[in-house]
Amino acid sequence: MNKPVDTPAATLTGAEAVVEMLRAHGVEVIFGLCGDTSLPLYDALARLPHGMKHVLTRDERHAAYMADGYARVSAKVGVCEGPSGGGATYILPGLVEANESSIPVLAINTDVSVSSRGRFTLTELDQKALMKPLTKWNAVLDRSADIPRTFRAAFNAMTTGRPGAAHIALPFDVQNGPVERADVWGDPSLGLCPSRRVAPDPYCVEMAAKLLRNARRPVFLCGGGLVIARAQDELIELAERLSAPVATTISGQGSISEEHPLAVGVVGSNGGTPETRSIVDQADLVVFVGCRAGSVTTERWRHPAPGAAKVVHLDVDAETVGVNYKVDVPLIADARLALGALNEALSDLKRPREAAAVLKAKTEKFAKFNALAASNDRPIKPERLVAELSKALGPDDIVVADPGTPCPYLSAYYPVRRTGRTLFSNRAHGALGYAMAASVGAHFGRPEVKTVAVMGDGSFGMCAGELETLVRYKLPITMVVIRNAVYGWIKAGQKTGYGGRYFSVDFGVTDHAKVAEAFGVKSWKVEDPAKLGAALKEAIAFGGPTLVDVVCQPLQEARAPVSEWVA
Ligand SMILES: Cc1ncc(C[n+]2csc(CCOP(=O)(O)OP(=O)(O)O)c2C)c(N)n1
Repeated sequence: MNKPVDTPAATLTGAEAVVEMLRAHGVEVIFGLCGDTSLPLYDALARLPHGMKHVLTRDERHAAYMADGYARVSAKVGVCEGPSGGGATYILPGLVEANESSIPVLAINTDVSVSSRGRFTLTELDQKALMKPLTKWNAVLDRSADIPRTFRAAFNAMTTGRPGAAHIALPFDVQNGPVERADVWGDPSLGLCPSRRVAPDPYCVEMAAKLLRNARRPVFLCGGGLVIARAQDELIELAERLSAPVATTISGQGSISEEHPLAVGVVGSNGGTPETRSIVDQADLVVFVGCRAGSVTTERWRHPAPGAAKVVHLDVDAETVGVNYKVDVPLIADARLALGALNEALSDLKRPREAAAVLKAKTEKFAKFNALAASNDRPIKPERLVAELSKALGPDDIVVADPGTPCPYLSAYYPVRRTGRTLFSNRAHGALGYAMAASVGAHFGRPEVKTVAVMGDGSFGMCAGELETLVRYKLPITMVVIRNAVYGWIKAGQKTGYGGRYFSVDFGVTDHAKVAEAFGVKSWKVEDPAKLGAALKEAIAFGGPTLVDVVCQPLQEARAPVSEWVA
């Protein structure tokens, strides 16, 4: 895949150099959509024997979500592209989600020629200003000769320190100008994330080890940073050494198998329960790992209560540490290296396992869940759907959850049975309509496992056009639509926080199975809970795209008032 392109000339065109720079960084898949300003780039992709796959999408937002899903499960940089103007404004939502979620996604938007700037040229847009606040790093190219250096800088920015998104605007004439072949080189290790690991300050390791040794009830609270750093083995070794419970954020699921006796599950106001919260409340030391201690995870900085426990905060990004809690020991480092150093510092310690409190919390939480999951009520209860889905899927399979009912229910009750990214959601901005496209990316990232996207009908309305992409590539992805004809999560907020004064949250019923069938997706509509398990199993076993439209009860009781966590 990485062997040089056999064209003898000493110079390449800018577009050819872009293709070569992507290949030099180990890129295998590009998600995107064509446009007038992209014609030289597409021609270079058509002509050169680069070995990369181009996945043609039906809008740029979904191209970016696909790149994001691909990066989340593969630890490689996800790449998406689109044309100028609308192509840039449409790619933006996916890019900002990736950036805020610390996912390395590179977006390339082609642009009007440098020579046409400032002349009311169709689709002209200040891409530099537009993308700057939304990305970790961005550039607008003015000269073809800058292409190699710019791409090297972008890959470096995306995969070092706190990972994030990068954006490059590639004008039409820059794609046609010359680039010296000798300048076209890249370091493929920068295409993997994290590409460079930073070790912790030994003094801080010593201080943190001392706190851990003296704590009676230490608890780990792990966010997405731990999963990105692939620090699971080091975390589990340390937690077992200390017999310390491990709780996670939604993005941190996959830090530990939730079947591990010390695994608490998700905490916070979206996916947490009173039982999981109680474990955090009992702690006398909380170790945040790769976690920003934001409003959802900490239920507006109340769990843990400020001052109730000592705090060690481990993060690769110094700017996240000490923002929300007074920190007793900051550890600014790669999570794998820092947890490894703590294991070394505490190598003499092996506390007997004491997991009774975690077992009690989990037993109580799942007793409530199981009662609802056994219900034969119609419309089908979301708990029943989650239970049937976990029976139908294996531990390695991937589930992508949209906001609405899917994210809190799956993150609370779908058991993540291994380490690594097998259940994920777009937690930074939580835009509806992410899961279908992200599942396409996840499939390309890990084609050997089954991928399932679970969405509300609100989300379905925001992504249905991509069904054609799934059909065109015959992707064996299963989509599950929770049909309730309502923006249910918001309606639940109106019920719990605003006296049931429902306003503009109900929409009409759609037959999603029929819509999907019109695209060529094999579909099921399920109203009877007794038939749900079989429909899911058939859909999952089918070799192409499938959709199960589940007529579900709107969730109207299952959330805290909005003011509890966003105000
Ligand atoms: C792009 C976008 N617009 C609005 C919202 C606010 N929002 C959060 S949850 C939700 C309702 C989701 O409805 P649906 O997808 O039907 O799922 P349900 O809650 O009914 O299960 C809305 C509108 C959002 N998250 N994203």
